[in-house]
Order: sequence, then structure tokens, then C-alpha cells
Amino acid sequence: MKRIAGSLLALTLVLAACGTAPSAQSTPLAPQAVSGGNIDTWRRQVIYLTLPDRFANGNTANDNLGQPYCFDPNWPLKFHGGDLAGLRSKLSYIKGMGATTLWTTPVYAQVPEVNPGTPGASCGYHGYWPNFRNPGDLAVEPKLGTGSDLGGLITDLHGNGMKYMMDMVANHAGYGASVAQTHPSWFHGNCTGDDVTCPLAGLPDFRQEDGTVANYLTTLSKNWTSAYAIDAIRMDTAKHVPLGYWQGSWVPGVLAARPNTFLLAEAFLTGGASQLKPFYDAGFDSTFNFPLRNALVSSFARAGSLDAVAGSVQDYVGTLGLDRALLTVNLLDNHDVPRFLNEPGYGVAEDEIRRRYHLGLGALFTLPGIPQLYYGNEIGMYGGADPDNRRDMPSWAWTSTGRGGTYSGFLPNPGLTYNLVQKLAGIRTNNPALWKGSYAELWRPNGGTNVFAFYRGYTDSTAASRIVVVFNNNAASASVSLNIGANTGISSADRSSLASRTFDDQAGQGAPATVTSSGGSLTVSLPAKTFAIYKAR
Ligand code: ABC
Repeated sequence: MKRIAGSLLALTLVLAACGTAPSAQSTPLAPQAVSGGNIDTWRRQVIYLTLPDRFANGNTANDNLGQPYCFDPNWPLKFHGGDLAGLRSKLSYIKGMGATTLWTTPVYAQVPEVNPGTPGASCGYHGYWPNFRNPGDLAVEPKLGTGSDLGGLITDLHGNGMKYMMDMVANHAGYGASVAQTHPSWFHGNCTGDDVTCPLAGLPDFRQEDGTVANYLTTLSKNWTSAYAIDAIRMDTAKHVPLGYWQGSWVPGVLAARPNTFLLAEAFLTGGASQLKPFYDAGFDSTFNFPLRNALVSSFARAGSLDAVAGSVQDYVGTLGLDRALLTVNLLDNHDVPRFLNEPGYGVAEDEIRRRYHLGLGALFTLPGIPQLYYGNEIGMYGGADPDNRRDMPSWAWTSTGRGGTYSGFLPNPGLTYNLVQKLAGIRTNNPALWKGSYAELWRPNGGTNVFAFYRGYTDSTAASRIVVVFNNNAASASVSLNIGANTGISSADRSSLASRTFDDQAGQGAPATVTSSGGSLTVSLPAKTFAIYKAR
């Protein structure tokens, strides 16, 4: 539908055509694993994902410990020397960008070299090939450090007011793991497909339907949960395990070991929020928002219509409800997909790639849900499919001087992106509307001007936090009039409060510094390929 700017009737018709954005109801839902004040604590987090092996080498003495033939900094499929001590030494860098929770990939002791002597020779540098044994043990991968290194990292995180998210595996063991040799009946046979009984990539696939196996796995997770003061668990391959195991065994087990632990399910599903909902119903507090990631790639990285993002947000807020949507973990990329910066593809000018990336970051920090950064996001690191998306962190990253340079494999002047991430994390953390506020769509292209705008609002007896966020994905400037007054997705109190109100841009990405609404309508004009975060005075 063509936009007829200026006519309220047309605008009302268009808004009607958009369908009323989901009014952000906060109807009570099934109790989450975290409760009380912890829910707000987690809504306010900014998660930072690292592979300890690829981040910083704090102790070269452990580089070659553990499995032989697994340390080779020049081979992408083996260990490169990063470790827990290295991570511990860089907490000021991680905290400095505004990240508040550190998620490390698993630290379990890993299996021996896989496919030795072949071009595919590889080791569990990522931590997802645990060498489980029975009874389950707490062995930390020696190349990453010791149990005291892990405990010390967690203590230092807590000393910095930060949290630790432990990555766990209950779907499988590593290739050739001890427990697979001593208990072959604990594992499914070989089959292909997405069924929960089929091994993922040939990994020994546990038979959770067997009570003995379920008890072994839950005890294993409980032991790790008890042994370390963790704040959260990221559960790997959740969609490859029967939901009944999570709900009936694993969730109650780990919460008995450590109440109020935040439980995040990795269910790599992109068909929409209806596919994610069962994991919340099974007792997880959160899932990764892969459907939104696909939409962010389509809309921003590939310069498509913002209808994709608008539709995805309407889907997950509408399907999950606001309470669960606010705990969903949103991402631009991670260790399993090409980096967002690689998604525009060949032939796109680097300045354009940066504009698209910064738009994506603006969405990541203002949409409902917990933002997750993947190490290197903050310094514009490129990377293709696994394992290219797991390159080592560069040592120049740690200082602002170092980040001022130009390096192969990174956006020029990485400090520009680092400073934007730092600013966006601060804006989000300091404005309750963005981490616990309602959501109401104000504008989507609907086939017309490629602009997306929404309202976030939170008020209580102590404060009022009201924000309008606008993205212009056009290659030219664009102007839209947002009909706040008639938007039923916004509370009536807020609508009247915002009818005539001045807003100040917090993002500083080129939009007019202030805009003022009149008669319930807010006209916003944005330069090409930029966004604004307008905070009501
Ligand atoms: C690597 C190679 C494999 C090779 C293997 C030997 O080594 O990538 O090609 O066969 C770990 C390592 C990986 C390793 C695997 C297997 O183990 O990190 O390097 O593979 O050995 C989690 C972790 C992940 C980890 C594992 C295993 C699980 O995050 O790092 O991998 O513990 C599936 C799972 C998901 C899993 C992921 C790797 O594979 O569901 O839990 N991640 C489609 C499917 C998804 C699938 C995804 C990736 O592909 O729907 O189920 O995830 O394979 C979107 C589409 C999606 C599509 C994505 C990729 O693109 O809409 O449908 O997802 O646009």
C-alpha cells in the first residue's frame, strides 16, 4: 500500500492495515524458574558469549595439557591457547562495553583428537564434545584451566557485579567418549533426521527416555550446578531431547541444586515463536530468538523490508506474551552461524556494511528481550560459517588506542563499533522501558516507506520511562508521522501524556536531536540508513 503522508485518515487506515500491534499484556503466565526480583535482574542483563579457547591466553603452561595432538593455533579445528585465566584477566574489557553476564561455551574435559591424520582432524576446542564417564565427573578441560580457575573467574565476575552462565550438554557425549564405550546401551542407534532419537552430527546420542540415563544426566548437571556458584545455564541442543525429560527431570533437578538459576534453552528453530513456546512451558525461563535473528539478517544485513522484523516482533510478543518476551535472548549472530557482518555478502561497500550493522545493533538493544553479544561483535569482526566464525580475539582489542586502527578481518576503526555498543548498552540499562517496558508498533513499511517504529513504555510510582524508536532502512532520508494518540497498543495514560511532548534522541546517529509531538502525532525525519532512540522528557 502506498503511503499518503500527512493524512491522518490515511495513516489511521494504514495503521489499521498493519493490524493493531500486540498490546503488551503482562498477563500472569506459568511461573518461571527465576522468580521475584530475579526476573527484573535477568531482563536487565546484556549477555556476552565467548569461546574461552579463542579469547585470551592467560596461562601458556596449560596450552598442551590434556589430550595430545589437540593444540595447534594455526588449525581452526584445534585448541589455540585461550583459557579461563585469560578470560579472568579481561573482565574490565567485557564489563567496559556494558556486558553484564558472561556465557562461556562448555568447559568439560574433552574427548581425544577426532579423525587423526586426516584433513578433518579436530578436537573439542569449543567444549561441546565432553568426555563424559560414569559416574559423572567435574573434570575441567585442562587446556582451559582448572576447577579453581573456573571458581576464580566466577568469583571475579560476582565481584564486578556480573553473572556467569554455564553452558551444559545433556543431549550427547563427545565422539568416542568414555561413557559411550562403557555404557553403549545408554545411546540411540544411528539414524538421520531431526527426531530426538537421531544423533546430531553423529555425536553419541543419550537415551533420556531410559530412567537410568535420565538420572545419570540430571545428576551430572546437578553436580556442576552445585560445585560452582553459577547464575544461569545455557542448555545445548534442547530441541534434540524429549521435552518430558526437561520438564520432569532436568529442570526440577538443577533448581533443587541451586534455586533461581536462570535456565536458557538452545532450541535452534526459526519457524516462529510457537516453536519456542513449549520450552518455556517445560520450565525454561528463556530461549534464543532465532526467528528474530533471521528477520534482522533479512531486514538489516541484506537491506530488505523492515516488515520482516516488525512481523517477527509482533509474533514473539504476541505468542509468548510480554513477560516471556522480555526474557527471550535476542542475537545478531553466534558461533553456529556466519557473523552478521558477513551476511550482506560480496560487493557491498564497507561503509554500507557498517551502516547496516549499526542498525542491527540498534534493534538488538531496543527490542523486547535480553541482548546477546558474540565475542568480536563489539569490534566489527568478520567471519563466515563454522569454524571461520570462531577466529581468535586480537590483542589490539583491549585498548581504545588499539581499537582505533584498521585491521584485516574487521570493520575499519573498530572503536566506532565498540563505542556504539557501549552507548547502546548504557541506554538500554538506564531506561526501564527498554528492558522491562511494553511494546507497541507505531509504523512498518507495509510495502511502502521502509521505516520501522515502535513504542516502549514503563511507568510506576517512582519513574516514567517512555521511548519511541525509529529505523530508516531507506537509502534516502525519510519522514513519517506516528499516530501515538490512536495506538491502542499504548496505555491510555501514556497516550495522553505523550500527546504533546518533546523527545530527546539518545542514540546520536544523525537523527534530529529533539522532536515534539502535537495532537497525538509525532513526525520524525531520519537521514538514510540510521535510527533514533527518542526518550520523552
Ligand atoms: C562441526 C561442523 C559440522 C561437522 C562436525 C563434525 O563439526 O559444523 O558440520 O559435522 C559443536 C561444534 C560444531 C560441530 C558440532 C558437531 O558440535 O561447535 O563445530 O560441528 O560435532 C549447538 C552448539 C554448537 C555445537 C552443538 C553440538 C550444538 O551451539 O556449537 O556444535 O553440541 C543444530 C542443532 C544445534 C547445534 C547446531 C550446531 O546444529 O540444533 O543445537 N548447536 C539448521 C537446523 C538446526 C541446526 C543448524 C546448524 O542448522 O535447523 O537444528 O542446529 O546446523 C537458518 C535456518 C535454520 C538453520 C540455520 C543454520 O540457518 O532457518 O533452520 O538451522 O537460516
